[in-house]
Amino acid sequence: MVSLTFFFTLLRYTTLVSFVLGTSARNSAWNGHTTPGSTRVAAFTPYYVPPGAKSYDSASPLIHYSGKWIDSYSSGYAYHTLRSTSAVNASVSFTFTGTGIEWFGCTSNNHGQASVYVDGKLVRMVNAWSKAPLRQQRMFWVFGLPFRSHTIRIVNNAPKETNREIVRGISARSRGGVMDLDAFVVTQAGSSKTPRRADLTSLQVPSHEKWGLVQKGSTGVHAMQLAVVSETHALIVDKVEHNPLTLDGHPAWASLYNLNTHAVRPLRMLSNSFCAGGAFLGNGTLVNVGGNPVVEDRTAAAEFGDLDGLQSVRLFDPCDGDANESCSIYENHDRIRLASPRWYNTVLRISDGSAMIIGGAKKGGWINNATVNNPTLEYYPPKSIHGSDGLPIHLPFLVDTLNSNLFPMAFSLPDGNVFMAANRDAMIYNWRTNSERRLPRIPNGLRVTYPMTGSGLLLPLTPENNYTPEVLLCGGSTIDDTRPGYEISSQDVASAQCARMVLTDAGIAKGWQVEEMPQPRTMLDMVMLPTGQIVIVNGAGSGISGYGNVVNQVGASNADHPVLTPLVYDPSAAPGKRFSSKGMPSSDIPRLYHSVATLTPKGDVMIAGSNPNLDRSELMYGTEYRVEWLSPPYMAGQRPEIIGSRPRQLQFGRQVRLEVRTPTGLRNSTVKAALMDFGFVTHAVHANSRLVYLQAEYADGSLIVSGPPDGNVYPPGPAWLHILVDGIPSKGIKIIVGDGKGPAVDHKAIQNILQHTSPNQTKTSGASGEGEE
Ligand SMILES: *[C@@H]1O[C@H](CO)[C@@H](O)[C@H](O)[C@H]1NC(C)=O
Ligand SMILES: *[C@@H]1O[C@H](CO)[C@@H](O)[C@H](O)[C@H]1NC(C)=O
Ligand SMILES: *[C@@H]1O[C@H](CO)[C@@H](O)[C@H](O)[C@H]1NC(C)=O
Ligand SMILES: *[C@@H]1O[C@H](CO)[C@@H](O)[C@H](O)[C@H]1NC(C)=O
Ligand SMILES: *[C@@H]1O[C@H](CO)[C@@H](O)[C@H](O)[C@H]1NC(C)=O
Ligand SMILES: CC(=O)N[C@H]1CO[C@H](CO)[C@@H](O)[C@@H]1O
Repeated sequence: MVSLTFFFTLLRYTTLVSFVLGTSARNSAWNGHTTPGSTRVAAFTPYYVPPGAKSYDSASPLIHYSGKWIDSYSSGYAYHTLRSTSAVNASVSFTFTGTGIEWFGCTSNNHGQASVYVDGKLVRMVNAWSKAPLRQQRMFWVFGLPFRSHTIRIVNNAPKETNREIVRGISARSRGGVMDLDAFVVTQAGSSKTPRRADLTSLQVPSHEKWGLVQKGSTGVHAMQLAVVSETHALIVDKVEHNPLTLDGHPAWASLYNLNTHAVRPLRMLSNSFCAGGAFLGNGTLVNVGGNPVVEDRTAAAEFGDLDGLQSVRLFDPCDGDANESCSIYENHDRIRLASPRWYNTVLRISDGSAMIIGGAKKGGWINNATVNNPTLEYYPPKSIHGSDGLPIHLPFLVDTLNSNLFPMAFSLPDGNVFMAANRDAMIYNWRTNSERRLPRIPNGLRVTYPMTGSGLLLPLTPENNYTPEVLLCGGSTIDDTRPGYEISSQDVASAQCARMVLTDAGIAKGWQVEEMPQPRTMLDMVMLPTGQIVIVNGAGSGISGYGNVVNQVGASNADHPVLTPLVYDPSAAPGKRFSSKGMPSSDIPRLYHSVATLTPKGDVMIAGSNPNLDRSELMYGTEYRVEWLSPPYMAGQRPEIIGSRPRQLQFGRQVRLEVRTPTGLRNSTVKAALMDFGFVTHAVHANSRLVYLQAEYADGSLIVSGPPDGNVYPPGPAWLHILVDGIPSKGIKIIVGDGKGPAVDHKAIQNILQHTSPNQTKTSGASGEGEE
């Protein structure tokens, strides 16, 4: 109960000192600890001051109150003090210099609603009602403000007995209309080194000749993993950490991002998804598998309420259209789990529409080694294949490629086999016969997989050359992967090499064709456009992936010299003429370890993430939530448009009819159809990324598009279909390739896995409150 006595207390102003990470904290980071230095069970609260940010207690003289407020004292409050009011229109106002602000306070069934104003503008109504009382909750946050002085004002607007809110279907009544302030946290992200671009509206606008780059939106949870799931939404998956977006009284680690409105909604995920891989199955369901444990001994991290994610299979059914409330992540470790623990595994949809789950380590660490290596693959749904009965199948390639072989690169080839690259090597795996065909070693000692991270793509497959596969691998590092971290520097220059090879007998005999990017890059993201060009963004000019392992770390980053200018690679141009950054805007946001980029159905490139940190940090290189949008020149002009009724399915070898409107008409134009998988992106691996050109003919005023010949050329599952008229692509429409039924389910293999494995997941007593963010 809140007393109406109104009194001042001795005002106190404190700044929380940032944590300095010790070695043990660094090691434990890889095993799921997220609260540095924490070794014992503590009641978890979302209150967290990222290194580099500043906290201001409710009793700070810099914070001004109007109306009746009272002070309360408890060790359960930040700095042991809390200031609260139940007076209507009582307000608190605070002027700060930074790029963001977070308000921490309590929630209970006595709490009501408040209006939050930033720089005089109403930005949010916050409902502080919750069934169970919770302390040190993040009530409101905004990031990405221009770096200067701002004022936040919060007004209590819930009179007693009138605040009705529907919470989980229950009409609840606030009994007290209370609002409080425990602390403000002022964030500075984006203010260091280079000035931020001033304002969203004054950014570079795409023109006919030029590429455009705008910064807009915030991912709410750090974007470690990214996949476009529908025309309107992208799925973002992070590790368990102190993200600003909260759910059930704790930070969220997955979210749904609206590509049109930039709204973001937290998604409930049970297990620690650090660092999982993902793929869509033939029936359109996305699987996200693997991760990291909570920890053996309990820490505050456990109080996030997360479960061990090493053997997790998380299922997500995309909801199409703007309705987003119905999409959620399904996880039930008693029923559905991997046959073995995997951290840093790659997931690939193969020619039967199932997911091949490749490699990874049995537990988190910095670099793979023989002790923790999981040199196997398994399938989801599991298969009784090669005598495995659903259990892992040994893959000698993943033993021979130690140590730098996590997040192997893999592409499903048009003969149904699978190309894999790991460390300095490559091979073709025939999954039907369980046999490996080793390929020539990648030239010049280049290592292309974690932590010497390069990127790779399967080049566009075309009917004209009978879908002949060619792969392209770019960037990475030549650092000896047997060296300990203390002999590696963040300043060691990355590689500028790209190598491509045609995967036919003749092409393999000819070997890797080497070329050089204009600058070295590691942790780059390669994004295929419908035009067949490849956009290269993100990454560093020196160092390696990860954090807290090498000498000369920048903050905690193992890498430095962020590369800020995107690059275009045209695979069909003559050698020497393939790279260009002409007309390309530069970013001012470093995107190093844990950055992502993907094509969107509109045709622009969504760029997000960067977090070479144990937990959210504001020190260079801080945790990045801002999103950027890179628009190819075709976005600015008139584009062809798919109109009328849209086919939902594209069967193998069958045709669909499309109505296409173009600025000039189709009759005299070159028309192409591009069938694309935008992939599941994490750690520079664009798993499943694919572009297959289809036969398209103009007849009777519409366009007849022929489906791919079979599931080898395009593994059955979701795709984006773009029409290109004279090289200008339309927006993509979502289409299911194949019958949409999904891979065969082998109940015997599933039962065998359940019998031979344990869920291995520690249930925790994490704080679980009521109510959505
Ligand atoms: C609170 O402020 C609003 C807007 O200024 C005003 O309309 C309302 O009468 C005030 N209520 C009380 C109880 O002071
Ligand atoms: C989800 O839908 C609601 C209601 O239409 C909307 O207000 C919100 O912005 C949507 N969120 C996302 C992430 O699309
Ligand atoms: C797709 O297949 C997977 C694996 O069998 C299954 O778990 C999932 O529920 C299916 N999705 C739909 C929409 O049927
Ligand atoms: C192998 O990696 C694990 C995880 O990082 C580490 O704990 C272990 O010490 C390593 N073993 C060797 C022999 O380097
Ligand atoms: C299209 O081609 C036809 C037949 O070749 C020709 O008569 C016509 O002028 C062309 N139209 C345009 C707009 O180029
Ligand atoms: C921490 C833990 O429970 N580990 C167990 C995971 O499951 C395997 C196989 O059942 C056990 O051997 C581990 O002890």
